[in-house]
Amino acid sequence: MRIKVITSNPGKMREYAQALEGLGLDVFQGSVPYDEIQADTLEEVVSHGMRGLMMSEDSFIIDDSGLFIDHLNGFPGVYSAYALKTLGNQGVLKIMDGVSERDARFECCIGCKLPGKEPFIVSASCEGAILDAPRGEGGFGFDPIFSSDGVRSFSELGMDEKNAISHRGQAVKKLVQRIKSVEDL
Ligand code: ITT
Repeated sequence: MRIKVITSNPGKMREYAQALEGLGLDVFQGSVPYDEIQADTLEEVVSHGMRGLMMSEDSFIIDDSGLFIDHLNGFPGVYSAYALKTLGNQGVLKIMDGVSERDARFECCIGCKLPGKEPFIVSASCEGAILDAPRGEGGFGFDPIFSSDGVRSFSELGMDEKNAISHRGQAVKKLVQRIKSVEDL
């Protein structure tokens, strides 16, 4: 089965392609603009986006993700894309300078619509911490400043290793299970 992942983020796209390789789900990147509302949860953003997209698309995947920092009451969370653009990783590190409570988590919410089927949403999270300084060259977005084991940043993991533990990797596993329950892959 071939399905379009509607995203402007090539980093996400690479992770979908890798996580789904060999599972019978062939993904390609689509760039259909859709309305990303400002809401309190990733699920609300995704379900609103899906409602709009379903008017013109009969099959697609969308992904809304975010970094939630405990010390900042979950900020940047649903504002992650804006925070990355305006503050960047250095800005986040500056806000966290000298802060000992560094727990954080990534969350990923995937919306999926298959031809002739009801749309559904799956979500997953990955607990970790904000590092003191950026580390590594790989990955994208906040990967250089986030670590799930307290040692290596997500940027220092290979994509395989990141997908095995990350918010997106876990959410994609749930996605595949759900798709398999309604389609032969
Ligand atoms: P879309 O077109 O798919 O919406 P986007 O980059 O705007 O792409 P989001 O709205 O989901 O994505 O914004 C989430 C922000 O968090 C964005 O800046 C990402 O780069 C970042 N992010 C999401 N997943 C990440 C991950 O696995 N590692 C590091 N940063 C991530």
